[in-house]
Amino acid sequence: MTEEKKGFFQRIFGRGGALAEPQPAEDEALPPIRSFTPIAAEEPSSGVTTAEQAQAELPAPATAEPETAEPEAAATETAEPVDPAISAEAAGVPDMPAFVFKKDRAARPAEESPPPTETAEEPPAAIEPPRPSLFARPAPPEPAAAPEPPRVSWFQRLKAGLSRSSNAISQGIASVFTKRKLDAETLEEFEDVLIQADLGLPAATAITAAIAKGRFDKEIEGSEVKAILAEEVAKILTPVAKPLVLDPALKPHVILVVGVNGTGKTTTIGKLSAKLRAEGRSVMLAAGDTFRAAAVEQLKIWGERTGAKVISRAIGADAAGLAFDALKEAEAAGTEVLIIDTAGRLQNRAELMAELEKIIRVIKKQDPAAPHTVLMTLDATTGQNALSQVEIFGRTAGVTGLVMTKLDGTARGGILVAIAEKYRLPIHFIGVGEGVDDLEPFEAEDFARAIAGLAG
Ligand SMILES: Nc1nc2c(ncn2[C@@H]2O[C@H](COP(=O)(O)OP(=O)(O)OP(=O)(O)O)[C@@H](O)[C@H]2O)c(=O)[nH]1
Ligand SMILES: [Mg+2]
Repeated sequence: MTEEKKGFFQRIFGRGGALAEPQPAEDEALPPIRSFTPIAAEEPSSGVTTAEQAQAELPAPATAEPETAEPEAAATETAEPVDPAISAEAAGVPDMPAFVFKKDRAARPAEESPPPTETAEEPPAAIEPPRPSLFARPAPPEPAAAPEPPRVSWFQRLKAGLSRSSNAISQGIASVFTKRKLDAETLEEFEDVLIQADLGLPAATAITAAIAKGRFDKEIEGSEVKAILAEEVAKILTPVAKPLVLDPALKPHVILVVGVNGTGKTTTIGKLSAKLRAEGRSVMLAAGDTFRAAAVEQLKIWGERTGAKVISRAIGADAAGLAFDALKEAEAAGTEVLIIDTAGRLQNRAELMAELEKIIRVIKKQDPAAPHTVLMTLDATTGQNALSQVEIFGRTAGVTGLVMTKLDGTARGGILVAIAEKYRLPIHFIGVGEGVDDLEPFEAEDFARAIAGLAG
């Protein structure tokens, strides 16, 4: 390796793999929400007092509980009345089985299937309606059913989103390998191509080593390089491509959603809520971005749209207190899933990261095991900065899983390979659009083929 190249690697990865220089985010101002009109700040409510008391006094779990949630019901901001057509409660949905969000397209596992109705005495209400596996990609239609299966169009969108990375890689393959025998120089050049595409040094090294194996001093076809690339990327991604698993014993299972400004937290919450509500789960959303009226309004719209109750407070209220109150309310209501939105924050803003720690601390006062899931959203167009985001949010907020959003745009998807290789955090979903259905389970093989520029 040349000195120049070593320097390049060190600039990117620093010593021991840590980022040498966390890149300051470009814009520290909160970005505007394009699709939502800001609303006037809400009237402060008595619920605010409760929230502030809760966080100020931080009661010990067993002794000094703050005021119960009931009196605040009036003060608690909620979404518009839930459409009974999509209300699980209204539909009389019985007790939920484990909601393991399988990625496979098969029917739910046997233990989750509706109980067989062999006895005539079995009241109809006890028969659980069939619930297709959630958070899974829609099953491909029967061959005869439709000429244009949704799976293909989904893959095409992923492929289009990854085209910036895959085109760069394809061009690199063409220029490095065409009419040349495989030697140290070609391998080094291809390693550079992969690094430029954000895959990171360890992955690039593993891929070039796999290409070199048994092929030294021979010519190699571009298609063969792509196949090896896809295989190696899939090897890195497969262990982290994990479905989001929620524990039905928890009421609620608390999901805290964190990430840098504009990475898609609120939109992802809306999409998740839609998936859960479609299964008949009860969902509560907490508008933990208390800085901006537009952010609260945005979540309320998602709540209204998906039939989930939204807990909010006046603008400027303490986010930790809100989270505390929301958890109490969800517990009291027996809600299955509470999803807490948070304000976007740059990972290098210590005071904002401290606020996130406080939110988690206060949640734990109410339930030491919560939040049970800490989802971090990553904007796929970000590139190298995503590494430091995962590093710092991971450390501060105990991130348990990732969602990569905006993979439908001009994504720099290679970074996901570097993140998977370095942090090994589960990747649950990818966002492939702004619509309610544009959240797909993360599939390692598909992603690997798309980034290598292969057909689905
Ligand atoms: N194309 C595309 N746009 C997305 C996706 N996810 C979110 N967006 C858009 O990205 C923008 C920011 O999304 P938000 O959900 O508001 O992001 P956020 O992280 O909540 O933002 P802050 O609360 O300001 O930190 C919005 O315009 C979304 O519609 C996605 O998967 N694909
Ligand atoms: Mg938001």
